[in-house]
Amino acid sequence: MNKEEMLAMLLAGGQGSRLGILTKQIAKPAVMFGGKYRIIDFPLSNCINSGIDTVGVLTQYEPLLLTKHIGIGIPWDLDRKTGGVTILPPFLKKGNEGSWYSGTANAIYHNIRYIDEQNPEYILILSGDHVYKMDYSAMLEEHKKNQSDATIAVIEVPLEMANQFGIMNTNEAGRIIEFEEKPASPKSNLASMGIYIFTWEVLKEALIKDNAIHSDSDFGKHIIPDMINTGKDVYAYHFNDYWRDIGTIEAYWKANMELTDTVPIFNLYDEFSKIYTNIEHQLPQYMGKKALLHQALISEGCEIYGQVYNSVLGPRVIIEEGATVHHSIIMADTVIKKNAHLEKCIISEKSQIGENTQIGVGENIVHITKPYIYSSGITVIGDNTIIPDNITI
Ligand code: ADQ
Ligand code: ADP
Repeated sequence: MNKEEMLAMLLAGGQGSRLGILTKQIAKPAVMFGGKYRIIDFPLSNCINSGIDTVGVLTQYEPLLLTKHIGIGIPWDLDRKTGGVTILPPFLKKGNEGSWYSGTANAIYHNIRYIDEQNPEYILILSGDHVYKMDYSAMLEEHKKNQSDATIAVIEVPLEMANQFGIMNTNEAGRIIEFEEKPASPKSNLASMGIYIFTWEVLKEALIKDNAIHSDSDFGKHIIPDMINTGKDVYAYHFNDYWRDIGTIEAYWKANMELTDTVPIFNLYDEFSKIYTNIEHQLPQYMGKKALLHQALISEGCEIYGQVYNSVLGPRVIIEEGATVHHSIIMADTVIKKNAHLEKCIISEKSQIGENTQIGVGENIVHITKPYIYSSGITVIGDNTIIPDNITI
């Protein structure tokens, strides 16, 4: 790929409301994953690993943490004099024109000027919500080979999940002949991954046309179906590796637990295509005399005095003596006090679980106001929550 041949636009403004209290105060792309990472680290790292050095990040919902995490892009080698990473929040234009982004394609439409300034030949549209490793330069090669107007990355999903995705049918040449966004009765299990390469000139024209009709212009609902219906060359690019759109608490918990397998289906440890994150210099981990760890991911600065089984711990988590943690995700700066017991829990950042308290063993409850607790098979405790001593949830 030549420099600036393809620019990436990373959509990171959606709430991800199905993640409930995990996204109450932060955008889904900023949610922690695999202990030390945030979900947005995956597409950002994929960009630099694919040779893309100009990335625009579109933010909107709860952008504070996301903006702080990305900073000037140092961990992803995106701090550059030209290109690099640019955060693109919604803005008002002269005469109070402009507004919030009201759809994925509407968000890109509002940034046509930024894209034109970079003058790319192709544009890569990414979602900040997915966990996977992918070489986008291979996708671009296929886009060029097919002389496509648009190329959509696709994956086969279980048919019972197909109604959650954009679903398509292709001809033998891989050309998409039919596309339906989240159909009630899916005709195939070939799903859009929400990753698109467009020839910029073609997309620009489509954005201007569609935004004049739909104020909530969306790729899946409007742009893609319209391109197919008007005879544009839209091709599928098959991806056969690990990819997760972590849409629900169950999917989020399961994807984290999979990382603790002896041979994980998604390997964070391979030397190639590393995932980078923004983490300050940290203290070493400390394991106390009685500490016991089994199949656990432990991040920097953790102090373990109790027992941890099949769990994922973020930075600076403290597990006090006598505490036991099973099949749980514990995010940064959380303390699990003496003799507490956790089963199938997600404990968000900066929380504290009291002494002798048991979580994940009681009845199902839902508190959607403070303290944020959600329990139905998996118990979720929101950020900055203090759970008292001696209780059972
Ligand atoms: P969804 O995942 O439902 O479907 P959507 O919720 O629109 O798509 O989000 C896509 C990405 O855009 C997310 O990263 C989100 O954070 C971001 N986003 C949403 N609204 C935004 C806005 N107003 N401003 C900035 N960013 C915004 C899409 C496709 C399907 C495909 C799935 C695959 O429409 O066809 O199958 O992705 O996950
Ligand atoms: P199972 O547990 O039923 O064997 P997997 O979790 O292995 O299913 O997933 C099978 C396929 O379904 C994978 O190829 C993956 O792409 C897709 N899949 C599963 N969960 C999700 C998800 N949350 N988002 C997107 N795709 C998913």
